[in-house]
Amino acid sequence: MSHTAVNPLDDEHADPFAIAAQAAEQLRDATGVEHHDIALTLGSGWAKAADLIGETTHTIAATDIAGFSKPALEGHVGTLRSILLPSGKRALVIGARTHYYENHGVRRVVHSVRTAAAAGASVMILTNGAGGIKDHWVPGTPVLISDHLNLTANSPLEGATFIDLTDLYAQRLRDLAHTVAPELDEGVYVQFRGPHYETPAEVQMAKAMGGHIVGMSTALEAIAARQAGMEVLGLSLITNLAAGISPEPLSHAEVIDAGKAAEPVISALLARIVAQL
Ligand code: 8IG
Repeated sequence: MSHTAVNPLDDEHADPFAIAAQAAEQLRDATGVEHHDIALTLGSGWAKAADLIGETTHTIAATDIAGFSKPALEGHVGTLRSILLPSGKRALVIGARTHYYENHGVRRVVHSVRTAAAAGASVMILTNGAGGIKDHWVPGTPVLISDHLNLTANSPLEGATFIDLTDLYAQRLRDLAHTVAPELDEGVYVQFRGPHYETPAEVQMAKAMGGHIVGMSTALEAIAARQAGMEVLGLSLITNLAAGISPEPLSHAEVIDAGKAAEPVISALLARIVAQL
């Protein structure tokens, strides 16, 4: 048990990849599972998918694993789960996301992705709850992420690390998702820093830049996943129309309610996609 007050990632001289390797080793020790094939980060609205994709054999408090922090938000589960899929493959489900807006630095934001890669995962599924810019996306609509605009002005890459982000949200995985759910719409995800929602003017900016979905996660994690050589699948649950797209103001409570209402449907959808991997 390591409920240490300091997170090793906060030491700027520490190597974040060494800490991810250590975290993966602790996962192996705790589960006896040598290798995970895929990893999923389940954002708001998606948590139930963990119960549908396979048999959970181990549930670990994220805070027992090096580099992970306590979840900042109620409704975000601070666990890591090892799940045996019907195919025999292993999924690592990350229910503990550190958001960029928590101000703990990008290393902590992408640590779960790096840990998943160190645990062997070659596919990273990133899910989130988000605002929709297309007005036909009613709350509860799942959307495939086709690309992103990273408006955090930050990167998980340090130093002169030049990584190609063409096809970051792998066409292969989007095609596969479409074989399961041909009706799935696609959109460009815009990561804002948050935690405030956008002003209507900022939503119009995002739209003019080519964005369709606004949120506060995922883009930085996707970059780290690509750096680690993983294929990325991104899915947003539209829980609200982005500010100014609907005349209604945004409410966190309504966002949570829309997520809860959509959860069984989108979780089943995600489980069907995972079954195809
Ligand atoms: I749920 O409208 C959810 N998360 N930035 N904007 C941003 N993040 C969100 C939104 C939204 N809805």
